[in-house]
Amino acid sequence: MHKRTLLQAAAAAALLGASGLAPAQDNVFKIGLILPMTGQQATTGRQIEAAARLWMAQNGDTVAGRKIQLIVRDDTSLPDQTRRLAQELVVNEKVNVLAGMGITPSALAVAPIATQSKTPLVVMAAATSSITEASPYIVRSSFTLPQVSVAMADWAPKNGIKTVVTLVSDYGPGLDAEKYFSERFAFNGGKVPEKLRVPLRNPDFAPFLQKVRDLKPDALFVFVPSGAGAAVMKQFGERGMDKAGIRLIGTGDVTDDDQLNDMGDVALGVVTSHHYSAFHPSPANKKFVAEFMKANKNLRPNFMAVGGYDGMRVIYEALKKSGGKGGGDALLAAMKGQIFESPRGPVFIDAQTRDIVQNVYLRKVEKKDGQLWNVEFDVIKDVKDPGKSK
Ligand code: VNL
Repeated sequence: MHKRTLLQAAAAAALLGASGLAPAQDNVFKIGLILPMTGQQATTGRQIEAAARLWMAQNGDTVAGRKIQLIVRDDTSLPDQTRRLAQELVVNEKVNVLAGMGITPSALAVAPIATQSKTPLVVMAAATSSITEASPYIVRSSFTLPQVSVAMADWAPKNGIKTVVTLVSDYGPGLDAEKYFSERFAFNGGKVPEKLRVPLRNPDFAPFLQKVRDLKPDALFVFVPSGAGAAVMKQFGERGMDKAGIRLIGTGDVTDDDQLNDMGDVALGVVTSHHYSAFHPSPANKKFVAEFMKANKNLRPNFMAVGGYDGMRVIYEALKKSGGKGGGDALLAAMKGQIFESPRGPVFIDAQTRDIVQNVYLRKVEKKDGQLWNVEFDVIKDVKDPGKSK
C-alpha cells in the first residue's frame, strides 16, 4: 500500500513536470546549513550564518539559473540532533548540499547520511583531521588542527621555549593538536613533561592551570574550541601565570577574533599559529572584514566566519561549473580542485583528500588603535593537512 502511494505520488510529480506546471520548487537549489545557534558553541553558529548571508548578499541568490535557498537549523552542538536534522533535510527538504558542522562529533554523525544519499557535505568549522575520511562526500573549507599545530612546534624552540605543557579539550581536535604539537616539538628537541586534557562540556580550567603553575614549563600550549578562549585567558591572568614566567602559546582558536578584543592586556604578546586573522592585510580581507562588520553590528569575523564564507563560495562555484544541474556527484566533482583567493589568503581544495590546503601564519597579539588583533609576522605557505600522509 505504502509503496503504491509513493509510486503514485512520483508519477503525479512527473506528470506535473512534463506538463510544464512544475512548482517553482524545482528551480530551487537548497543548502541545508546545520549549526550550533544556541548553547556552548553558539558563537560559531552566529559567525558562520552571518558569513553565509554576507556571501549571498554580495553574490546574489541565483546561480546558473537556480534560486538558492539557505535553510538554517540549530543542532545546539549535540551530534544526535545534527544527525536527526540532516536526515530530515535530506529526506523531506531534499537539500542539494549539507553544510555547517560546528564541532567534530556533528560532522562524524552526518557523514554516513552524506554517503548514503550522495549529498555533498561542506564542513565549515569542524577540524579533526580524520573527518574527510569519514565520507567521500565530505569537502572541508575550515582547517585541521595538525595543519596549524606543527608551525607552533617549529616556532617555539627557536624562541627560547624548551619545555611545554599541553592543555587541550578532550576530543578529536584537541587530541590532534596535542599529538601533532608534542611530536614535532620533541623532534625539535623540546620537552613535554605533561599533557593535560579538559572536558569539552563546561570545563573548569582552574585545577589544570594550578598544575601548570607547579610544573613551571617555559610555556603552556592550549587548544580549546572557538568560544572557550576568553575563559582560559582570564584564568591564566588571574593565577598570575604570565607573571610567573610561563608563556601562553597555542593554535589561533584561543585568541579567537570573536572574543580577542575583550580579553584585556593578559592576551598581549600571546603567539599562536593559525590560518586566519581578521587583521590579515590583504585587500580581499579588508573588504570582507569591513562588510561583515557593517552587516553585523560591528561583530568582528573570526576563522569560523571565513570557513562559512569560503564554503559558500565552493558551493556556488560547483553549481556554476556543473551547469546548474545540482546532482550530488556532479557537484562533488566540481568542488574538488577549486583554487581561489580567500580572505585568509590563497587556498586550494585538494582533489585527492577533499581537504583545504592553505597558508599557516604565526601571529602575535598586539594593540593597534586601541584594539587587540592577531598580527601576522611569519607565514608557512600552502600547508596540507599532515594527518593525511598515510
Ligand atoms: C572544532 C575545532 C571546533 C576547532 C572548534 O570550535 C574549533 C571541532 C567550535 O572540530 O570540533 O575552534
